[in-house]
Amino acid sequence: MDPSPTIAEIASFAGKEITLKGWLYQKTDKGKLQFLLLRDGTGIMQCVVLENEVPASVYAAARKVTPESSLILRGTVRPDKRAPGGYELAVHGLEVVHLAQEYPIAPKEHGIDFLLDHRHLWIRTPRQMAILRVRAEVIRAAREWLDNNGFVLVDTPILTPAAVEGTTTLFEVKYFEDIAYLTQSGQLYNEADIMAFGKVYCFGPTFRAERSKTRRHLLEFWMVEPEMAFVELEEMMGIEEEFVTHIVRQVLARRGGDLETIGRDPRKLQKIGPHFPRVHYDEAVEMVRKKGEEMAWGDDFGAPQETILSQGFDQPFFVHHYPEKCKAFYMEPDPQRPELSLSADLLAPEGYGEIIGGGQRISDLKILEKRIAEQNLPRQAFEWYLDLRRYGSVPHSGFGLGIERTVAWICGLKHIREAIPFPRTLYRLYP
Ligand code: NSS
Repeated sequence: MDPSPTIAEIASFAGKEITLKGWLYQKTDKGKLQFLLLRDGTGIMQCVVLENEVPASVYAAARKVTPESSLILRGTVRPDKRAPGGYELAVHGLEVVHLAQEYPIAPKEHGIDFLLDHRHLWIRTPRQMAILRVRAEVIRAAREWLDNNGFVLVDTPILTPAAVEGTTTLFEVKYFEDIAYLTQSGQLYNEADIMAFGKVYCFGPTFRAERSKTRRHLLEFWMVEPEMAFVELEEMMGIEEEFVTHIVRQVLARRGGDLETIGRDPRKLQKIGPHFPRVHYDEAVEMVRKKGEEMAWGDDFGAPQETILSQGFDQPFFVHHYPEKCKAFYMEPDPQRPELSLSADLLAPEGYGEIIGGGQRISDLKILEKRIAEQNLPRQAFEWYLDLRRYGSVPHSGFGLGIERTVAWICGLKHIREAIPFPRTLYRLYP
């Protein structure tokens, strides 16, 4: 039997007889010759069928095949400068595995609703495939850095009894006679896990019933969340710089071709590296105001403020020491100014905005009990979490990097919905 390489491996089969399996991407009918562009997930290959070199039945089949039909081709690999990838297949055998019906996605422009309704087919197009490959690399690189730097992967539950990031965005599910919530973040469990392992991370889907329709929000998104015992705010920011830089450099090194397909200028990413600017919340409010956008001290940055702020940078940058009232219950208060918290978000440049949220956690039992009461959180559901402050409490910090926001920034996407295979947004649960 002939070898059956992928298109990515084709160069080492020059002059050889091979079998190629894939889908018809495009076809050009030149009368006595059919140019079939075949894609197999690893690349696109030009395959040439000549009427006077193949049996009549093979030529008739080549003529009939429709875009997205699945095919098995047999032929000889030969160098051709004009072909994408530098090789073409001189076809002598063709098996139509399935003749596709008229394909709804044509090379013309489609509206976004149409494309989202056909997301299951849209993901076959080169740009969407390139974005999803970058996504896979972001995840691989993030986990690689953590695995190589002493973090243990400890999985956290998806079904949970209580909120982490505010009660307004909880997804409720029936849990027999009880109710449970889909997790908003693995953080609280990470905090238990560091008391066993020192440094941990979790990686998984997280859920927020966001009522707002923005280009930055999904209802289901993936987050990688490192947590570290004996680490305080300053040290944490240094770790984030190394972590994010590694991710960007790995994408540049391994997915350059995909960035090109997407149309992302790599020079913007080549600049990324430590140290990232650090902006105190007070100063960030001033920067927003100077650019003519209203903002009260004490408020969190909304979408317009975040965009304006991040347009002023060409590196990711930290905003730190947010007012305690715009952050979650677990944030350690600043000992010098207790109205502030030891928190830091990392914002991506070029208008992208927040990609990481994090900070130092309350380590004192009394302060934590007080915050849970003030925010009217169900104390009972947090008893286990309070235990962590009863048995060997330590200063500790952690953060969560949103995969889709990071991918949107690295790829230069206008909207986060293209950064996940099947986006879940307000009013969209299909396909
Ligand atoms: O709410 S966060 O700012 N922080 C946390 O969840 C912490 N508990 C994480 C931690 O310290 N372990 O969310 C973190 C990141 C944020 O910076 C975004 O990148 C992403 O999660 N995020 C989202 N991405 C897409 N859609 C939505 N709705 C969304 N919400 C947060």
